[in-house]
Amino acid sequence: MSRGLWMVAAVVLVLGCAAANASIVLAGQVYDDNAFVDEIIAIHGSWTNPAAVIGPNIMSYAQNNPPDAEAYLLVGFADNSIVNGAGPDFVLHEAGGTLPGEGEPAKITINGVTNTYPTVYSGVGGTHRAYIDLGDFGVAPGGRVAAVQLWGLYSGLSGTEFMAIGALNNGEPIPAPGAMWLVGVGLCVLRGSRRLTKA
Ligand SMILES: [Ca+2]
Ligand SMILES: [Ca+2]
Ligand SMILES: [Ca+2]
Repeated sequence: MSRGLWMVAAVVLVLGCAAANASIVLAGQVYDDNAFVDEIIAIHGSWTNPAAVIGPNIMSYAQNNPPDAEAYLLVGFADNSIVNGAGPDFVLHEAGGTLPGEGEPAKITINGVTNTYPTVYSGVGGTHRAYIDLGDFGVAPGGRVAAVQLWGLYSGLSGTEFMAIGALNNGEPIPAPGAMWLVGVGLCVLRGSRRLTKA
């Protein structure tokens, strides 16, 4: 097998396979460093700083503005998934004051099921949070989820301030069609080049 073919096969396989790794602490909660939202799949309504919900950042937040009960963000996990394991499966971090009761509730839809959770003061900075179980959304034990819909629900003066979402039961990614294609190409390149080596 030529060196060039090995390089192509290796790069394609690395792109198609995710690695789990070190850990990150966010407001006292420990996560795998890939546990967080990777992308915004869809935006409905007007949002301030929607990309703030991506990654382990709790210094900024995504917020529906002006408030609209029909507005939502559909966020996705690309290098991981959330698994329905024991207990709560992910944490939603919301900006609030530094006192209990100053956080907004979070309205979430997964697999067509909608639930609303109060957020509780984390004890760190102005951050509140909710610990959420995929079982609440009808996900079977061991089932994986790669997308979460966040509603611009508001109470009083402002909308929910979505800072970050991290998987506690962090799973392997659910391959997107594009990723499946890359893995397929990688395997084909390997198989083809093996055949060439034999000939
Ligand atoms: Ca991720
Ligand atoms: Ca669970
Ligand atoms: Ca808030």
